[in-house]
Amino acid sequence: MPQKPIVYDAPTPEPRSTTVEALQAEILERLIYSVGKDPIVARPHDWLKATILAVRDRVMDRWMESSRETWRTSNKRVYYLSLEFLIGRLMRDAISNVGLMEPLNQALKNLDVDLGELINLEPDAALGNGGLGRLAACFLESMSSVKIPAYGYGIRYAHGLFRQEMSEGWQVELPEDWLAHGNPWEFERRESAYEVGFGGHVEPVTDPDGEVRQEWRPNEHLLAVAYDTPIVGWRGARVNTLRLWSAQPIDPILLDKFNSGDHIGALEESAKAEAITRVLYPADSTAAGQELRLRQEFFFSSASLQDIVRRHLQQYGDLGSLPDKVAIQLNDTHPAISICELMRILVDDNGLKWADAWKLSKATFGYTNHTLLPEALESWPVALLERLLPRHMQIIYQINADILAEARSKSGFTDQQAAAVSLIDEHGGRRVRMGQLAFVGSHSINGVSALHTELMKQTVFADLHKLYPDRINNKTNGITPRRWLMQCNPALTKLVTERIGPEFLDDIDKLKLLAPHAEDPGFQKQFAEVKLANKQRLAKLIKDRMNLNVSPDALFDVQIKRIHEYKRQLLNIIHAVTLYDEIRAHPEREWVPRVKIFAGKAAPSYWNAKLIIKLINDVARVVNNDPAVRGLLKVVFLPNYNVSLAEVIVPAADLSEQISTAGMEASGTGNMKFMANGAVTIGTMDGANVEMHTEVGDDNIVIFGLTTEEVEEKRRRSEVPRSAIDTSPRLREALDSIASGVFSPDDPNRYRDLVGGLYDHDWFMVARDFDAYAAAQTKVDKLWQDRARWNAMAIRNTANVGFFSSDRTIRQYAKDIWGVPTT
Ligand code: GL9
Repeated sequence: MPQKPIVYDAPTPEPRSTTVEALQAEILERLIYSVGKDPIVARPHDWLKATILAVRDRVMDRWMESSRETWRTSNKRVYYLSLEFLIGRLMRDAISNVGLMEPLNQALKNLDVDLGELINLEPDAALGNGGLGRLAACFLESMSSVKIPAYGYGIRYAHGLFRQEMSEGWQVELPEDWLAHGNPWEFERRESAYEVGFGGHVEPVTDPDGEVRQEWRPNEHLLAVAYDTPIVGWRGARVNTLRLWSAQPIDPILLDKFNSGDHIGALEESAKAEAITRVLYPADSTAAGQELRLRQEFFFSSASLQDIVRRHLQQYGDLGSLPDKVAIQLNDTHPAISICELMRILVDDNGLKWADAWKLSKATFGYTNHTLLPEALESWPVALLERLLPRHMQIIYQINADILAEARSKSGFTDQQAAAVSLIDEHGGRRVRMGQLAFVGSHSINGVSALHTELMKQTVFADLHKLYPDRINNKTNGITPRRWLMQCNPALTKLVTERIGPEFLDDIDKLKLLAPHAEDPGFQKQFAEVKLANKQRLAKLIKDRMNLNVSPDALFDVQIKRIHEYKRQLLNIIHAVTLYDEIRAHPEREWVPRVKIFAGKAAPSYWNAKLIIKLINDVARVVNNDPAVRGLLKVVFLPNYNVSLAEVIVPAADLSEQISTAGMEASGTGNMKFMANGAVTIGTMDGANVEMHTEVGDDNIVIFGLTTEEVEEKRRRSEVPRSAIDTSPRLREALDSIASGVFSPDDPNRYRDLVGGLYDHDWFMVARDFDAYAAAQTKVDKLWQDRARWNAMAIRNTANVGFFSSDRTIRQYAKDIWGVPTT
């Protein structure tokens, strides 16, 4: 069939009706005709699917309209490339953003189905490990909300982040299966499939005009098949696409092998291809060194770049306009190989001159750095790249030669400095440094908080920053207030609306109007009632899941995030032990009842992190069962932390623990979620805490501990931590009891090395920050006892959270990096 020319301003389909009757009828219709179930026998999952399909229909018309508009107006598109998108559930987001909550609720009620139950039935799309992946999800929603034509590109992992279960207090990892009931949100796009190659060799070919080009001849081929999910912005502003790639074999079965009787061998190729997108790497801030990881990175980079260039050529016909119409943001270095892939496409496939291609490419790419942890800075062995991606390795050498020449010609640049900017690390086996590649191949390199960006300039990228002083810029992270305030805390949203009107729903900075009400006793009372109700809900969840009673009147002290030594869950649990000791020693004092709540996953191979989980559980068992503490202290470790669990815990928190070793948490975003929901932060001067301190004011946050410079100084001098322990009797006593097996009578030596590390080097400054932390916690107790004061602080936290909206962050990316307009 010949293709007819596309008319982008042709009339769009009539939007679907959103009345209760229409929704009710369509859910039934979907149940019968799409799910194939008779309503009299339909199970909850059937109703969920029918409901999602009905909701999805109300997003489709806007989706088409958004896409047509971009073609019609020739607006620039933004592509966000990320190996992780930690979306969680999608249904409530979509329902709420298109304003269907009330009619849908009623429609389902008429069908005798409970919307709340369906919402809780939807599996989390856990295609990410933590902050980096969740940020990508918030950004997608914000890009739609501020009307940027944008695509997220990533991998459709068959299995997302592992499920965490506890076995006698130890973490065990189990496979997660989010696609078990199918995924009604996605559209499979068989027609958008690209071939991706690996291995083989490079051959010079002479064109008819005598030009010599390099041509890559891979010896392995597989298919990248696109799956599209609509991402709808606030009030349906725009609908963008999340395009996730799934790896499939080119030939599903090798028939000759099968016919010769080798039935398993016939499927080998197929299994090998599919392995690439089978599982998400559960690596938390560490570079996973496996070949499969590099394959994942190239696979999704190549498919995405082919798709982007194909779309651009279809609309504009030439590649010279690429940076005017396309911005590609690299979410960390995981997609950095995209830079080489674009160069290959431009130079080898499209015949551009190297220098011209490099200019276009650099103007198109931006790179975001998310961590300074040395173990997280990706690098790949040259030999591996040469074998897997021979042409890309050549391109890396060519880029490196250009950069080194530039460095040497720069006045005041020593040979040593020139070597420091090299893409090839010569120490202990030659490796390609992906951070340097991402840096030199991008026109913008940004950090994720003011402090982190400064540290980037001083540490990892010090030499590149000297060579290119205009490239590094800061974009402090943000969170979407839709999910992290309006949806997860409807009661607070309602209360705020009643008090200051609904304007803040569309302009989050208007939350500032709450500040003058912070001291109003009537408002404080209402604010505290909302918090209490959220705490009751969490207490019920704790009871249901762990059979543990906690009092909603106690102070809920919460630390939920990945388990990592730099995040210092250890500091928090040692504090719990000192509290336990003191309560027993001085039962006559007026103790503030506390519930210390922890949740988070440890990377499966990170022994100390797993040991810290076990310690928390060991301490919990002893403390929670000791009648001497009379319920004044409870310790809870909630298993299987994920986005949906966070949505219940965050609104119920009184105190937010953001206690990383200064200089180590690039930004943090959990801190912002708690702030929005009226929790007070106890934290170090690290990451975005620094900016939270500025926004909320010194009186409304509890800051403690060593600064980045002090930490650096102590490490440089290799100062012995011993004296910090010797001068703090309660710390010493707590460490002694942990190390001697008070909490682990079944294995008294279990924590000996963990505690020994604190005496030895204390890299994360747990011992040296302990007294400051304990003093800060005492201050928290005092503030809590003056409940009016506390409530005023909590209200001011919500009032001042506007800056931490991801709409603000995205507007800054749009203006400074991408050059696209926003609302
Ligand atoms: C991280 C940083 O550690 C966080 O401080 C930051 O808030 C987020 C988003 O910018 O990025 N970098 C990183 O590798 N992770 C982060 O959370 N780790 C995971 O996502 C597991």
